[in-house]
Amino acid sequence: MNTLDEHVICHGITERCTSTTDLEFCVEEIRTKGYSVIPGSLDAETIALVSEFSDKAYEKQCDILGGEQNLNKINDANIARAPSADFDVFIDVAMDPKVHAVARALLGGYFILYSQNAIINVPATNHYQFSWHRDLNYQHWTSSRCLALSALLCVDPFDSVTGGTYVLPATHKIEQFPSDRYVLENQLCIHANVGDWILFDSMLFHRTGKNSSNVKRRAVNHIIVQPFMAQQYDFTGMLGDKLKTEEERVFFGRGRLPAPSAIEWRSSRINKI
Ligand SMILES: O=C(O)CCC(=O)C(=O)O
Repeated sequence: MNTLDEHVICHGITERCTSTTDLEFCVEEIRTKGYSVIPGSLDAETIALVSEFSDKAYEKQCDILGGEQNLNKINDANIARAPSADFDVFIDVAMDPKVHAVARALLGGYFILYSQNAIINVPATNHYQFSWHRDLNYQHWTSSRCLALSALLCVDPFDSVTGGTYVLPATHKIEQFPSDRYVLENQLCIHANVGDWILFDSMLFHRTGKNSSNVKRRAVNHIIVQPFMAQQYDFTGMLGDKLKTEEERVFFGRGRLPAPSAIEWRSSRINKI
């Protein structure tokens, strides 16, 4: 192999990233191209439960809402929303320390869960997530720092047959959605193993790939945000006593809420002195 392919030689550069650990490298990838894949902390037994309970949570939610046909009407079929409200194992999934380490590096010390959804990609079946989107929907601006991290747990293999996740690299830095030609020439399918996390800046344009296999391809997506953003669901209200540790209560918690009054806002600051 050519020495230039094996060594990084540069000139005219006085500033550069110096990632030495896996965590720093993951953060560098997310900041630069918008995504990274890391191995998770969950064992095969836990992943098997997540797989089974993703389907059960979805079936339960279909029953409560009057059948799958009602979810089809709102383009929301084959998604189990907030499955942690139905099965505790999804609390453990959301607390994976490897994901929290990346969130801490990107978002700072205080971050919360905006949403958690299990995506069930059924063979030969359309899914609303097949269409390109940002996880912070309708937003067309960029920010110099990451405001939200999406963490997608691969419950089944992610490859070109089962669908993978398609991304448009670095589009978290571009306000508009690109032209059709740009999309078709630059889209890229992320492959990953069972138990891996696909981590991406929530502003990166992405979509679920079509599943051409004959088995379901499941994933659990988490959108982790700065605490000033309002959550999609009130996890504290839904989970209540199921949140056992302070760390869980903060992460699933409501973030920064408004003070009940200006007097109370001031009083709380005075009382801290
Ligand atoms: O299922 C996937 O590959 C991606 C999921 C997705 O697009 C989402 O949850 O926003």
